[in-house]
Amino acid sequence: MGSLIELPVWQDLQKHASQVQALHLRDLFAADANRAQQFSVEAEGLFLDYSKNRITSETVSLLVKLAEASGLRAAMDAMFRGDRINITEKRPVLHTALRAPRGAEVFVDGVNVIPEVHAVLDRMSDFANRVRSGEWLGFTGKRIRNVVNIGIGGSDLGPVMAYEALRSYAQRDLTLRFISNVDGTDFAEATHDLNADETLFIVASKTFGTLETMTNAYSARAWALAQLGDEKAVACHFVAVSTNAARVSDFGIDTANMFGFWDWVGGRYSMDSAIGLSTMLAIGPDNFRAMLAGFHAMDEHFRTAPFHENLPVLMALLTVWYNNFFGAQSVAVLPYDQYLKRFPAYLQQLTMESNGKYVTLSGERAQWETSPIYWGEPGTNGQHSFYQLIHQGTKLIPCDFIGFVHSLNSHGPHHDILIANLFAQAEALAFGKTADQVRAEGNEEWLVPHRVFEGNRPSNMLLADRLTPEILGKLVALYEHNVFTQGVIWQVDSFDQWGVELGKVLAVQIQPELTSGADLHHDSSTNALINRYRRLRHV
Ligand code: G6Q
Repeated sequence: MGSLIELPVWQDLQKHASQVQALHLRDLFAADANRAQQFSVEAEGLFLDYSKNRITSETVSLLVKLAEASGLRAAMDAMFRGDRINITEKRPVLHTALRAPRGAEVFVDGVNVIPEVHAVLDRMSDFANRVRSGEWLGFTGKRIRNVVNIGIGGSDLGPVMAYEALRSYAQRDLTLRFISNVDGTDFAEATHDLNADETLFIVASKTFGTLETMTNAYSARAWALAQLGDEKAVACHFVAVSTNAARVSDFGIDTANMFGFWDWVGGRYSMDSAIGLSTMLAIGPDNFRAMLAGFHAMDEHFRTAPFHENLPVLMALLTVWYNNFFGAQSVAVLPYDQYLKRFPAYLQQLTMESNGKYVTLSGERAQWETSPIYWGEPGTNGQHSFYQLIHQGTKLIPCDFIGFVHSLNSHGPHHDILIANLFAQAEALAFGKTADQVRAEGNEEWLVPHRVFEGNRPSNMLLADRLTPEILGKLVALYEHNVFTQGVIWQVDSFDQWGVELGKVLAVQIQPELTSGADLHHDSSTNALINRYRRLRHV
């Protein structure tokens, strides 16, 4: 693949962008009564209205050409086929195999992995049914009332997000908690009101060597044994999700109670592997499988739909459009559904750990911008906080709005109020309010500039019928493939994360220095901070 910015279509896009930057959404809508229909797509129960973007039909056709010129089709085929597209770790990238139906075939080193995937799912289902029904008993013979997932990063963010998103489907007499931070506060607050004899810990760690997770897992073990008083209790109160059987067994967990996955599943793409065990315990195997079916449906859509009707491809191309041709630095994800409150946090990892890279696949420095910053909060809360900047700030912030036609909790007028706000925000961002309109409202002249909304601020609107496990699967897969498409265009390895290593290594070096008097050989700032901590930690 040649340099992205030397592609003829990139240069065409640059010229085209300078023309489109001069256009206002007000005029684009006024000129074409059919605009909303023209720039809307519906697939797999997700409706995307992308008409409030600063685009014309030429923009879409140029962006689709960019996807083609970037080799997206070949890259997709390579991913689904199991090629080692994670080149720096020499691994296939097969999260799509985790949700493929039983009869499918996906080969890694000549072995069809689908039977193994379903064997693990079946074991998870059996285990989940036993815990949920009360058949699985704790060491003292009590049923399990609390499930605590210990994991971090990809072994936490997906499970937390899915649990929050699907709470409405959860078995309500089972309490789910999540411990991720090495800060002891996380452990203390998650366990302070629990009894060990009714608590099951899931130690979720692909490597089973992650500092935070193992620190929390050993604390959990000590906490449980302090109450239960017998090493044998570990077998009833701890299960593991990992690819590393030897370490699981060293910890004292019977590998019969270990649920495996594979090195071709990246951490941030693992919520539908055994890492989703906590999700399955909460919502039950049938709902979990419905979620997987949703993922798979979106995989198929991504794999087969033409690019101009392909939801993940269109969303990715729009992100590239603003990121690379309008200088936008971020994307706000704004779900108008309280159950999706952790969705933006989940997406932060998915997007930024995947594409936040300045080195391309060929090892050179990218001469173009890569991942924007993803952030967000649920509506309507965000409206009373940071929307000011989105409406009247100096930065361009493309927004992804997400909403559902039906609420899972319809209380009187709440849902109509929520959805009215969702639609109103997108309308206000796009069309704004002119100085003449502000004057016509009787405002004094000096106040007019403050009350003008320029508008022309782009957004996508994603609508679905209701938040079901299946729709959640589709939504997550939509963003996974959106991120993949972005990564292909920016020519980065979306599946490694070398940028998280250095800080971890330095922390291992610093930790013993905090409690010893050893000479320090850091920079003057780090030395002074360590010395200050040494001085004050016992005060
Ligand atoms: C995700 C990353 C990272 C990982 C955590 C936890 O893509 O690889 O977030 O998930 O570091 O790793 P373990 O599951 O090995 O504990």
